[in-house]
Amino acid sequence: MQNLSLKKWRSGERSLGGWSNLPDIHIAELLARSGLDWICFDLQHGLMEYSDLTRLLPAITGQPVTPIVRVADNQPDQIGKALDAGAQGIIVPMVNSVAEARSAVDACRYPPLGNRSCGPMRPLLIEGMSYLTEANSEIACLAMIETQAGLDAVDAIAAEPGIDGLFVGPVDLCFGLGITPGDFGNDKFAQAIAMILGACERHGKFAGMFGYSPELAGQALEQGFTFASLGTDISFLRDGVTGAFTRSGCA
Ligand code: 3PY
Ligand code: MG
Repeated sequence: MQNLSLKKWRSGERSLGGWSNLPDIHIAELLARSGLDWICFDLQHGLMEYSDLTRLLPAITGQPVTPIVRVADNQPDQIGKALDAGAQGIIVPMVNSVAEARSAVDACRYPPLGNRSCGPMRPLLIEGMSYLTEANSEIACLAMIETQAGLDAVDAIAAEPGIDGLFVGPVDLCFGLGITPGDFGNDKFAQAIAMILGACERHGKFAGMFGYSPELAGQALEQGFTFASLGTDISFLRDGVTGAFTRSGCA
């Protein structure tokens, strides 16, 4: 098994991915063929369930795109089942402490690095038994920093062995900082981003950002983030419709 995004990030390459909120296999297929480096299927806020994931992940298998899942909560059963369905990366929302980071790592890694239980249904079909020895180094475990508590503990969370990277949820982070949601130009936001980037740099971890807009995604890569999402299936559709109206000259 090879995680193509981790391979890029480890070699110093930055990458743009996409976010999947709509449980439609054709949209997933389209995203997978659009040049995105990775796709994150969102079980926290997306309009999809675990049963959708079992259709969506096979729809993108074979494409050069890394399947990532954001779980609804930092729960071992949720993380284990997403990995067993074929996720190669897990984004864990609202990680607020080292203990929570450790719990995410435990769920993502087989012994001796964690206590993930064995039952990787789809990976075994595709990869065979080698998955069991390769998964620990090829699964990306990403902790979201998006609260004041997470920011206070950011250095220790980044230092946690088994955490591959930190992922910023910019809007929840605004709420956590007590600033207007979406006020990404605010000094407090800039200081928080500098803290997160600094922690990643000190501990050799990857920094990722949910790109609320393509501009924010581009800015994140310029600032030193390794990966960012360019948009969601919903924003891509909305931007496409808006652009079509404009190009028609009739809007
Ligand atoms: C945030 O902005 O808080 C997110 O988690 C994006 O989905
Ligand atoms: Mg969030």
